[in-house]
Amino acid sequence: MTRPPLSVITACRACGAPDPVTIHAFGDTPLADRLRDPARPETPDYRAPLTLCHCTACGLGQLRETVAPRILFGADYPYHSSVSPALQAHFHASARALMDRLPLAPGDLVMEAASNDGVMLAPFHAAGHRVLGIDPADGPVAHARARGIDTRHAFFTAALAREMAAEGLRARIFLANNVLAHVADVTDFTAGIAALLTPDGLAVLEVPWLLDLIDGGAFDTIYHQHLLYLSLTALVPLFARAGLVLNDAEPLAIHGGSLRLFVGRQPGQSPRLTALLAREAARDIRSPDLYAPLLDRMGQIAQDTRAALLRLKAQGARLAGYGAAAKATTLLHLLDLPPGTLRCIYDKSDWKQGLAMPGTDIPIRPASALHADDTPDALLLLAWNFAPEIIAQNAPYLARGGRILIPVPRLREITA
Ligand code: JHZ
Repeated sequence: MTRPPLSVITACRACGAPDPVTIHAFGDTPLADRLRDPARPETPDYRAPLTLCHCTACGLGQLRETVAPRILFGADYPYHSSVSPALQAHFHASARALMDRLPLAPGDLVMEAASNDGVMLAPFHAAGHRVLGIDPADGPVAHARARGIDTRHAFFTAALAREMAAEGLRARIFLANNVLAHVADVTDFTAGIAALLTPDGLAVLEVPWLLDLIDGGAFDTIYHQHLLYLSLTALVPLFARAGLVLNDAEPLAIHGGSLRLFVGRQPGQSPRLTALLAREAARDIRSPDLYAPLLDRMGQIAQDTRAALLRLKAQGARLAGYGAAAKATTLLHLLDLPPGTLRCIYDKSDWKQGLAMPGTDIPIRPASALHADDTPDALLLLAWNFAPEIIAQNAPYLARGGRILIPVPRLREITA
């Protein structure tokens, strides 16, 4: 086992209160998205402790460990947002809604931190607006630039934001989708937004919501990239410390349950944000007891899924996975299946095919190969958050007698 460079927190990542309470220690787990290249067997197959904890002062879930970001999001980062058609449709619709909500004047700049392959900037660019992405991952940055999206190849930090501000750059719209939860120094990140947002600007961030994680049993979204498990109760003071105001929050179904946050410089709280904060208060969001149903559900899902797969295997079924998602690493670690139980994992992404899952070395094959001669009898759906879309795409597979096992929010089996 090789351990990556990592550090450990002793105080809350947001409010600084001492000693967040340990909720669950997953032990040494492989690093999600660090896919194995069979042509480079010497590359370390890292494992690092993964410990979920909770700040009882501000109500923020978080990891105790911080694996060095360059290990998690560097040269080989395989996640390209545009691969999932549903995600692409989501970001395009979101961009159009924003253009309606905040009509942009000529010269206004739309900036995005962790812009990945430019999936959400593309519609602004196509509408003739100035856009600028910022992202640290080599492959997605090259992809974004190839489609004409101007992108800085860097991690977004307050220091970078101040450099950009000194160049005269200011964002009328500042986007940050699925990145706040990945940031080790979240105070620095929000300070960066404050340094760049125009006085009348709007920052729009999509983040996973802690209550959806718990209620949806989405324990597999806990992995080293996700340092924060966000509650609105913790977010309001976090933005306030940066001189920003969380004005509104919109619940979204995407990624198993997220929030779209609207942050600006003017005071005010929308009625729906007030209602969501009241929901968190009613659930006692600062209490570690909040997680009890999640831990129960996690145990049940792991037990049921493992038993179902081993039973099918014993009956001679050919088994495979579908969707080499980051979250699959946590689920597979928990399932601890005998080697060879899943012959492969099918995935649409050109950036994942031919590689193998960290920790288990399960090979990733093109989704199109699913319809070849050696069709598996059953598929474990690891990208369960896109279940409707993936089931629809694979209707011919089901029609030929295939089965799809969906582990989250609780194990169920889909057949034709
Ligand atoms: P998907 C990602 O996590 C990355 P992941 C990141 N860690 C993050 O924070 C969260 O999102 C929010 C494939 N697929 O999007 C594509 C098909 O093959 O659920 C992906 O490899 N066929 C930054 O990786 C995977 O499944 C399809 O039809 O857990 C889905 O990964 C579809 C729809 C997807 O997120």
